[in-house]
Amino acid sequence: MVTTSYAIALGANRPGRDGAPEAALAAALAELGGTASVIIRTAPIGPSIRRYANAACIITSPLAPPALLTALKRMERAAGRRPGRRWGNRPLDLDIILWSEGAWASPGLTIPHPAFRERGFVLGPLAMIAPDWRDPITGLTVRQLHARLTRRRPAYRATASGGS
Ligand code: A4P
Ligand code: MG
Repeated sequence: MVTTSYAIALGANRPGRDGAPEAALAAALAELGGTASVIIRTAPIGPSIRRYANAACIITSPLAPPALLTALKRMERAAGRRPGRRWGNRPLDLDIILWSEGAWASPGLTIPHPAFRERGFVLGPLAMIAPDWRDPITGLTVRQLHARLTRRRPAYRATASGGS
């Protein structure tokens, strides 16, 4: 049996079985095991007006990606999530971000997660626990992806001195 590693992103923005979003994330991190980031509060991206709790963890698992996704979906349902609107309010969201074996694509499952490079609420927690993990698509590390996302462009660039 081959054991592989996965980076999982966790999010929640409404109460569920475990109470507040932070409690749902703490319970899920305990169930998943592995190495966990801290839980952070983040401003919503998209239609939600509720703030989110977000975290990430690295787990090892003998499961192939589709079987792991099934297990994660079961955990989401047990936490009180009901299938509904994409990006709807949820008591628990578990996304597979990266896999130690590289990329995966099958109906309903794409790894790396297609949107993770643009998501500060994923890259921030992930950079705490796996800064050197390399995205197989861009070749950039999690640290580099996070820096690229959070880098502020100066409002204006000072021109080189020396002219008059
Ligand atoms: N799917 C395909 N690839 C994957 C993957 N790598 N991991 C499919 C998990 N699922 C994957 O996903 C919908 C379907 O995508 C799944 O049934 C699976 O077959 P979902 O996680 O159930 O739905 P979703 O979360 O609404 O969509 P998505 O695209 O995962 O959105 P995100 O990126 O999770 O965004 N703002 C803050 N601050 N914090 C958040 O956590 N989350 C969202 C949702 C928006 N804004 C947010 C946050
Ligand atoms: Mg999701």
